[in-house]
Amino acid sequence: MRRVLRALGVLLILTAAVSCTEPSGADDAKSGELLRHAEPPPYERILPAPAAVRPGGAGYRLVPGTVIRTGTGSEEVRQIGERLAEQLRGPSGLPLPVVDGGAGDGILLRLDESAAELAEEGYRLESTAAAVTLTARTPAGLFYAGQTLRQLVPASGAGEVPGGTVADRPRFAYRGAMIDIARHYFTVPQVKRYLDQLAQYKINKLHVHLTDDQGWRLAVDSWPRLAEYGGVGGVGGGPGGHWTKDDYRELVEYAAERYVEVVPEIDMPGHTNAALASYPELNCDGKAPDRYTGIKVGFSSLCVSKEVTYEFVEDVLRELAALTPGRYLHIGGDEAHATPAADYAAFMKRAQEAVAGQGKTVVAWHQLAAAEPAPGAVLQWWGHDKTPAAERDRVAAAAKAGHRLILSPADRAYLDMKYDKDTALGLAWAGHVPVRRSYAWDPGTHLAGVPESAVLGVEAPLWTETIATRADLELMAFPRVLGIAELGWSPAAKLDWAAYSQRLASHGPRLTAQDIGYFRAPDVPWP
Ligand code: TNX
Repeated sequence: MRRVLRALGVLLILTAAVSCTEPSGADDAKSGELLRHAEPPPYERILPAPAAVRPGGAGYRLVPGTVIRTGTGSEEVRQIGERLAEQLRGPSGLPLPVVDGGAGDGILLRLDESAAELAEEGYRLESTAAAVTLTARTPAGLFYAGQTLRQLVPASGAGEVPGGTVADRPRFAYRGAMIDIARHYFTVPQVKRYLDQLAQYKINKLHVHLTDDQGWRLAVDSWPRLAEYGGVGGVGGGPGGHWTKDDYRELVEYAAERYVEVVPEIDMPGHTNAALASYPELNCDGKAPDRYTGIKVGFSSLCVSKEVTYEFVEDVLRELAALTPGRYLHIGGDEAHATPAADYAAFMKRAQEAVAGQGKTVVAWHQLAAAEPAPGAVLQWWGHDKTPAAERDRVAAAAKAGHRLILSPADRAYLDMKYDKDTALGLAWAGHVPVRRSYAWDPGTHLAGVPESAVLGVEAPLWTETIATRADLELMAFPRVLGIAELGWSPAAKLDWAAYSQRLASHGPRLTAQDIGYFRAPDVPWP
């Protein structure tokens, strides 16, 4: 039986090798028909593709006596080992106790701060007949080594970690996803679930869009009506809701345990109807508008000429900064169509000063380039192929002036764009975004005049005007968010649609095993 299986394996490797030589330039419609699923060999299935893999030699068999060794001295490494054990126990059905001892066989976790060849979040994984050894310079690197190991262990049943070595490191420091909990409210447990799904693919930032016209979702002690009144409702008039400060802290802590930094966004000066409805004094005419349950954008603005507006901004950002260990505060700044340009610039100047006053770094949507980005401010590009040249030029000029960019091109990275004309959910203002289109671009060369050194990373935003449930979220995010994860992590030389689509297809059963309701996109050769 073993020999038959091995022979089959060789066959699969051969067919995979043949399929990988297929030209990746074939056009979108055709490629779905051309490729058939050919299960890649194990080290080619790792997603995001590692910087370097060298399969070979005898592998490590997981057996009932297999232990996870975390050495002594680091409580954090112990925690990583415990969490990895939890993740492997389900699929393998093995007890996998976590023990202190550093030497012996089993799965070894080694933090080696002197391993200069390993990057900040990099790691090495070696699988031999004697042991699987995970080595990293930082705990984050060890965590990622563990996530790679998960993908080398069969999706169900014990079995073997095939022999070989992975030497890996990320291309970009910022590998993000965003969830909009303002249009439709999502609870902390729902967001934790999404975060778990993402962290296993080495995404390390979770941007939470906390406020918009339709809802204010975070409690602020100094302005309590924001959440109490402004948090009620949402698109379509559902019940809405908001997070208490403890809810938010709980998410931040959960994220940190998975090496994810939370980037909170308070969108200003537009997208503020929920705040304006909660406090009449924030309106220039002193009158509070009704709460809003539609999906129009660009109609609301804070009152730029009133001093109370800045008291509000400073109070909110101070309380948010106190809750947020991460370095970034996102202040929105998009689609402020109801704010005249000069007012916009004046407002963004003070809002950026308020962020700096809290010792944080500004992130804003790329419209900030039309005003004056503060030194060190990060811009998030959400343009698309038809964005006017003048707007692109402003963003390129900001990059030239030293601002780093997060790339979220709407016609590639927006998870709320429909896959195709038959997608029931989603919007289509940036066109349809099939899986191939969302993957087939290179963040290092995507924007003219923006060199790779100016790119901090990538992010896949999920706007929720049309997305109300966990099932909606999973259908739109998966599998496209995995492609964005690969663009954020893998070296440019590894980006190739033919290989990626086979790799992604092999993750179908893993997604199913985790009960992730992904879209079985027609351009992917699912098994
Ligand atoms: C544009 S992207 C927006 C959001 C919408 C989204 C819908 C951006 C910075 N603003 O307010 O939700 O389109 O796709």
